[in-house]
Amino acid sequence: MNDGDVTSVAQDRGRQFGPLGKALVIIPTYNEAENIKTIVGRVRKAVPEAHVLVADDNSPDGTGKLADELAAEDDQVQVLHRKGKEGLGAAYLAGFRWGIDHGYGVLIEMDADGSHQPEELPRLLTALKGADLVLGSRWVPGGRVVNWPRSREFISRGGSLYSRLALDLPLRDITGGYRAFRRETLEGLGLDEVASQGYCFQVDLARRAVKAGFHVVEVPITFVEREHGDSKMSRDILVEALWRVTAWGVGERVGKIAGRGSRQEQPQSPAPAPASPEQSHGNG
Ligand SMILES: Nc1nc2c(ncn2[C@@H]2O[C@H](COP(=O)(O)OP(=O)(O)O)[C@@H](O)[C@H]2O)c(=O)[nH]1
Ligand SMILES: [Mg+2]
Repeated sequence: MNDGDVTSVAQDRGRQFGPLGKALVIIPTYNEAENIKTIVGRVRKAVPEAHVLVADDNSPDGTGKLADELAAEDDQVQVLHRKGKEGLGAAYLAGFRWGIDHGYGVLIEMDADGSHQPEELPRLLTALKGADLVLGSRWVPGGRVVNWPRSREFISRGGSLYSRLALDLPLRDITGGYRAFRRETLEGLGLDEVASQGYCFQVDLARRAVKAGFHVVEVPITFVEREHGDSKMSRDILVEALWRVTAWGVGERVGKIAGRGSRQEQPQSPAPAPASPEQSHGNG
C-alpha cells in the first residue's frame, strides 16, 4: 500500500489537509444475518483502530440481534437500531449523525455483504490523507468487479455514465457505496436536505461534494458480488435514481441559463466560498 495506488488524484498543490481523526465504518444492514459476523470480523482485523457502527433497519432475519452480540463482546462495535426499512440513504444519514455526534473524524460507508473488501480500506484511508472524500471505484484503471452478472455491470456502468454526463461530474464510479469521508466534508454537504433514499443517495453525495468544491479522489477497488443473502436492488430504486438524476441535471442547466441571463443586467454576487479552495476532481 502506498499513495501511488491512488488513481485520478488531481494534485491539490498547496492545499494542506488536517490529520485524520478516529475512523467509524458504518455498515447499513437489512437481512444480512449470514454476512454480518464475517464482515465485522474482517473490518476489525483489517483496520484494528477503526470502530464499527451497524445501522440495522429492524431486519426480520435477526441481523440486529447478531450485531448486538458482536457489540457485547467488542467495545469498538456499536449498533444503531432503526424502526423499520427506510432505505440505504436514511440509514447512512442516521449513521453519519451518530458518528459526528460521537466525535469521529472519518466516516466510512461499507456494504455488509462482502462486496466492499475491508482489506482495501487502508488504501482508501491513505488517499483520504490528501483528499476530502475518497470513492472506492470499480471503473478506474485497476478497479474491477468479480461475479457480477452482465446485467448488473451494465446498469452500474450506465448509471455512472448517465450521472457523469447529466450532472457534469468528473468521476467514473458515481453510484458506488465504498467511500471514506472526512467529517468536515459531510458537514459541508447539507445533509439535512438530502432526500434520496436508494442508491441515488450515493450520486447525490458525490454531486454535492463536487459542487461544494471538495477534493474528491477515486481509488480502484475490487468489488465482489455477495455469496449469501439477497440484493435489495429493485425497480423502484432504479426509477428513483433515474428521475432524481434527470431532475438535478435539468435543474442545473436551467439554473446556468438563468444565471447567464441575469448576469447581463446586474453583476453577480460572489459565490459562497467553497469549503475547500481547490476544484474537485475525479478521473476526468
Ligand atoms: N439499513 C438498511 N440497509 C440497507 C437497506 N437497503 C440495503 N441495505 C444494505 O445496503 C447494502 C447494499 O445493499 P445490497 O442489497 O447488497 O445492494 P447491491 O449490492 O446493489 O445488490 C447492504 O449492506 C444492505 O444490507 C435499507 O433499506 N436499510
Ligand atoms: Mg451488494
